Amino acid sequence: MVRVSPRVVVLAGGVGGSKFVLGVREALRRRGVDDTAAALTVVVNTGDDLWLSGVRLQPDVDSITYALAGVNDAERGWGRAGDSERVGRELQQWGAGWPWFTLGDLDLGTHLARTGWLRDGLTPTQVLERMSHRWPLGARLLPMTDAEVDTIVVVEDGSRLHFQEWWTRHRAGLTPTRFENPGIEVASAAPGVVKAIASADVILIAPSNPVVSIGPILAVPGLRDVLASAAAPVVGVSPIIGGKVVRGMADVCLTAIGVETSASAVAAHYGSRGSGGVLDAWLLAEEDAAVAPDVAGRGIRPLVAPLWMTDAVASAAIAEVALGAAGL
Ligand code: FO1
Repeated sequence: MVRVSPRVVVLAGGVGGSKFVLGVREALRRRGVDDTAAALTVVVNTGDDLWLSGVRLQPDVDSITYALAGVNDAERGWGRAGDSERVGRELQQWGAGWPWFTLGDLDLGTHLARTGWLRDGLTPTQVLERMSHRWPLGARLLPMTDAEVDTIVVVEDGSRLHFQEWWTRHRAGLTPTRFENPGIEVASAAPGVVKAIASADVILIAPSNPVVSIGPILAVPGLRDVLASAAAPVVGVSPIIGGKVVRGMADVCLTAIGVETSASAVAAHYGSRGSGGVLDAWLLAEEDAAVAPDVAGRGIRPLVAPLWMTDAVASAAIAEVALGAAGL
């Protein structure tokens, strides 16, 4: 019998996205899928991309690429393992770039290659496709859009900061009142995204920041409609464990948009597909099992499992549950 491999789409961003995608790839391998790159498509947040010192940075794209390639700095959660900072220090001597924003030498090689190809006229999708050839990633990565979309944080005194400044310089210490994605209203999904979602067997929402990672993906015009009409079930994984964020600043982001930092509030924020939202099922941490009835009451099927992505084995176990929820 010919084994038909499942088509899995993951919406992802940042560190939580990287770890989860590694788990999904491993879960597919365990199912005997040889060509995981054909089976697994990752739609990556590009809302926190930026131009700095003349180069295009794509933090979430790079985090996921480096993690799949096994060349990521797992400790920091971004950048390349064993990187040095000679060029970054030299840029600082020139007063170029941001003194609080570290640009590693190897990482700068990525940004230079990308920027050169963009300048040559390639689209971000084409650049990412080209970059995906360097290492056997075992997944197809697509940017959410080819348009340049920013994430701007409006803080209490009315100042407007780029997300990277708000996060890396101020460590989310300036209270946000709003997150804006200028450019998103005229953006469209990158080539391949709609087809991947429409023909998927399961669509997974990674345990990434619901506001600044998954939020921009869902804000790409038309994407919510594609999710709403997709034949496949949409299974989300909670980024909240025991009422707390695992790392990063999702709690600050959620508070700013009036959502409590709890697994059930985030499920409610995404909403059930039956009532105009995006979720069919929601994977909760064991620590949050008590909110399962609340999630069910919102028309979303609750699933409970250990959600700490401590290593590849733990991430794969989570992915197994998510795939299992779709009968895969
Ligand atoms: N995060 C930091 O906390 N400090 C940095 O200096 C920093 C530099 C950096 C450079 C390139 C890159 O792709 C990511 C970088 N990040 C840094 C991570 C990034 O700010 C965020 O964690 C993500 O954008 C959120 O997903």
